[in-house]
Amino acid sequence: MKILITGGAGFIGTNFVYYMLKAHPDFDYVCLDSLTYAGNLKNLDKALEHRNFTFAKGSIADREYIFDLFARESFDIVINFAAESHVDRSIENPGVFLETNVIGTSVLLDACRKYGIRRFHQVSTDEVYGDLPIDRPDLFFTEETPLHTSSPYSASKASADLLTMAYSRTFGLPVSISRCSNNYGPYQFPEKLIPLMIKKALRDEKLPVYGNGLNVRDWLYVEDHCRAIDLVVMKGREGQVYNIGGHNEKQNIEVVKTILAQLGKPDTLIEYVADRAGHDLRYAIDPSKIHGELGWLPETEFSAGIKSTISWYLDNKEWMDDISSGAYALYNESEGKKYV
Ligand code: NAD
Ligand code: TDX
Repeated sequence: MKILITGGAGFIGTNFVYYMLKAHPDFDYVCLDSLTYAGNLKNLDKALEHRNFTFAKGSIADREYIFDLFARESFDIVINFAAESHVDRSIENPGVFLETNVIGTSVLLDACRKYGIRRFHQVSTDEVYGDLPIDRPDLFFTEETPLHTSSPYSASKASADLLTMAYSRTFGLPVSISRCSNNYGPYQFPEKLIPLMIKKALRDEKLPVYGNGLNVRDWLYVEDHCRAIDLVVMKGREGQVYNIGGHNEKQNIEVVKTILAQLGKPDTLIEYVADRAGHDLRYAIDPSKIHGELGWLPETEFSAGIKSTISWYLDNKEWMDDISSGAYALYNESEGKKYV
């Protein structure tokens, strides 16, 4: 079994690579990543020690490159994590989100059609459903919730989902889609809420909380997400969407205060700043489909997950410092050349 993992040098992709090397040590893996600012080749150092793991540097939106790769490798399964993933960046510069998230996904789908695969899996997000009101805790996103996007990021992810389903219906391509809630854990780029707040708290810098801090996110430990994707790809039904989430809703301010308390830092570091444009109020997943069909349930409680996440960042200060200094980008540039 040969698996292509795109975006494997990013946060969830890196965790997924290590999860799969352990869960399925007999498979062969190719990780493709263009090493944007969010990719970190050093994350994959230990994976590259495995004989059944190789890296390829290239963009999913580069049709010629992707078709050559597929012609050479004969993949059985393609799992697409590669994306521009940060909402704030999509507000600043939507174009690159369309290029990677929409065009890139369409290139992968075309390559899958041409060369044949057993499964194309699109890693999507709960943000494609838009948001839920804060004062209706009885409402959740199900797989039937209409797509109703707020940001250029979520619009680009929804477009990729629509293309994926269109290739299933029109061309009979064996696809699946998973839509997960907010992830946290090791290797998350310090632009996202949790690692950004850890980084700033450790430096006694102000922690910028958007708006009133009462927006709600449904947090899932990244390893639980990885296990869910593995299940959907191996055992989930073709042409289906599976929501992934663990009923772990928290207001942003609650998360920020938890981080401060665990690091022994004062709440006075919190600074309320201007709200994000179009800021989604609340995300909350109904995971009954994946639970009922595949038996998936989250294993890591938030209280344990946030502790081990904070410990990881404390134990891996060099990882964070390399990002702050830009050293990781120089490493990507020089080492990445080996894999073009
Ligand atoms: P990330 O930004 O940390 O990583 C993205 C990776 O994709 C990086 O390694 C980057 O270099 C690579 N990449 C970007 N453009 C590329 C291109 N054109 N070709 C090849 N590689 C490219 O993102 P993440 O948080 O790990 O998210 C991974 C996937 O999961 C995304 O599709 C995202 O939409 C989805 N998702 C994320 C979350 C979350 O909470 N982080 C939740 C649900 C879904
Ligand atoms: O500095 C900040 N201050 C703040 O209050 C940042 C970076 C965020 N926030 C708020 C905005 C959100 O309500 O925290 C919440 C979480 O923000 P992000 O970490 O940017 O995540 P979010 O916008 O919820 O999107 C994430 O979850 C779904 C991922 O980035 C997406 O890739 C994923 O699809």
